[in-house]
Amino acid sequence: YQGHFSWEKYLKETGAIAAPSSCFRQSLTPPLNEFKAGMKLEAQDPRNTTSTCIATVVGLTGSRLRLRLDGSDNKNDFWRLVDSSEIQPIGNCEKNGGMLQPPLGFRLNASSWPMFLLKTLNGAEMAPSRIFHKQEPPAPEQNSFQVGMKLEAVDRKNPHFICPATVGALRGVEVLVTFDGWRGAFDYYCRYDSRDIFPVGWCTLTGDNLQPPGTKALRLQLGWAKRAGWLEDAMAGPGRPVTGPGRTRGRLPANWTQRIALQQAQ
Ligand code: MLZ
Repeated sequence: YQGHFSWEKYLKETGAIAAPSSCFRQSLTPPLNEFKAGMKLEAQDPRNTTSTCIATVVGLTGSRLRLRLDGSDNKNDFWRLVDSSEIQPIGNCEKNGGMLQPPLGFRLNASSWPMFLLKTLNGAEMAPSRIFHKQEPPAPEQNSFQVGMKLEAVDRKNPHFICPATVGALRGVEVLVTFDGWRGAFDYYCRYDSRDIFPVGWCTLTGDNLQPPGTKALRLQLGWAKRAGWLEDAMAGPGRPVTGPGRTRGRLPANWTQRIALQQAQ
C-alpha cells in the first residue's frame, strides 16, 4: 500500500464491512483540536491513575494530543483525545479540593515537588478552558460489534500509531482488536466503549496519520477465522463435518475462499 492506503479498495478486496459508527464511543464529527505545542494542562498520570499531574502538549496529531508529564522523562509520552475526560484545564484539581501530584518517576527528590510545581507553572502558557470539550461522547448502550468488522485502532504498544484493525472476537462488553497484517503480538481486548477505537475513516476526518496494514495479511485473515471457529470446518472440507466441543457453531463466511485467494495474490 506504499504510503497511501484506501479503505474503499481494501474493504472491497477483503470483502469485509466497516463497523458502523454507532458502535463506538466517539463523536460523529471529530472534536476540534485548538491546542498548541507548549500549552500546559492537568492530566491523570497514566501509570498512576489516582494522581493528577501537570502535562505539557509536546505534539498534536489529528484530534489527539501528545502529552508529557512535567518532572517526568521523555520516554513516557502518552496520547489523549482532546475530548478525553482525563485532561482538564489547570486549576481544576484544586477547585475540586485535590492536590497536584508529582508524576510516577519524578526526576527530583519528592521534597522539591512544591518548588518544582511553582517554577513549572510560572509564566507557562496554560491551555484556556474554552478549548477543552465539556464532556466525552456518551457510550453506546451495548456492545454491537461483530467478529470480522473493520475499524481503526490505537496500537497500544506504539500508541502514536492508529492502524487498520479487525474485530477478532467478542467477550461480553469486550472486543478483541486484531491488527491487519500483523501477528497477534499487538492484539488486545478492550471495552466496546474504549476511546482507543474508531470507525473507518476517522483518521481521514481528523487528519491523523493512519498506518497501512502490515504484510502478514494471510495469517491475519486465517487468525480471525480460526478464532471464530471457522477454520477447522473449512479444512475438514465438505461432507466431513468436524464435530466436537466448541466446533459445532462453525460456519464460514460466504466469500471466505475469495478472501484468502485475494490475500495470497497480493
Ligand atoms: N516498529 C514496530 C511497529 C509495529 C507496528 C504494528 N502496529 C500494529 C515493528 O515493526 O515491530
